[in-house]
Amino acid sequence: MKVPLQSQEVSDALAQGAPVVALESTIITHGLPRPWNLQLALELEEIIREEGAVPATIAVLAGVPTVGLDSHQIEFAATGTGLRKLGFRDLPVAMALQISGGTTISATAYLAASAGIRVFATGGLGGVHRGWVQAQDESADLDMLGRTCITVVCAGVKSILDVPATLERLETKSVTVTAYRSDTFPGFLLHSSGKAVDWRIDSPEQVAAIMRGQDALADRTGALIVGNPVPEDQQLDPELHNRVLANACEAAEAENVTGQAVTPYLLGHLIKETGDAAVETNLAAVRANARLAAQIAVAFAAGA
Ligand code: PSU
Ligand code: MN
Repeated sequence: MKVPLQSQEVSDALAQGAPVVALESTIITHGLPRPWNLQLALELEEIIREEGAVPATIAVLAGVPTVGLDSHQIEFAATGTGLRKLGFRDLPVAMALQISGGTTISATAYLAASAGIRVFATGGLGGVHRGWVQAQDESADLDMLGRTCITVVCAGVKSILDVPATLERLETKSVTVTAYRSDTFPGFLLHSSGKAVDWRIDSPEQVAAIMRGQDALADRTGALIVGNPVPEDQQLDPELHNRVLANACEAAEAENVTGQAVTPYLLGHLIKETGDAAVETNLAAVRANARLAAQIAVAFAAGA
């Protein structure tokens, strides 16, 4: 794509080589209930600024892919009616029909990279769903990350998914997977997924150095995933998590929920059935990811 529409602040920062962090918006439009969604979206921008980087929340507004929403536009994304969930493949339709929507990781990674942004913070990655053999439900996030050179700070793969299968698919797609200050890959709402990770990283500077290594291989590299675990004292109680999730999966099947609706349905069910504990953990995870992403962007800009 030729460069998408950018706010003045984002385009100035990029022109100066200053640190910028991209943020997705499906978490605002579909991932979190109101009013948490708006509070979080604004808070993430503040956290990124505190660390010395410029936030760039990305969404499609009346058909225009926009990088760097202002606070009114963020409010519209959080409170407007009829906003769609837009993966990469939905972008041309939204543009043609002048639709507004939240961009998923696949669409956000593409738009961020097109704008020249190198670091991106989110909650949990999409991936291979449980029951994949039958439904073949695999998030487009994975394919896009296989062909986009961007650093994604996340709390792991959404625990509603088949985490081991998703990690295998990331290997197939040559996506570099690391864990931050941990020997296991994080488990989204849980501190650990229980799966060992090949690469443990201990500082933002190390991540920045890996990004420079990617630049040396630029014609072929995909994404760099930095799995940032929620602290153990903020994780969802694993027993509660597993029990509620099993119910959610059964309910989704009984109600015949398919396609794009699956992820918001399962996350919504988790939130409803855990008395908001899942929301608190989700918020804690995304806040910590925004902070670490900003530190990484600052370290990368400093060494460039
Ligand atoms: N992380 C969260 N909450 C979310 C998502 C991620 O903590 O709602 C969103 C992301 O936008 C991700 C999308 O790209 O869910 C994946 O949806 P699907 O499985 O339909 O590809
Ligand atoms: Mn899907």
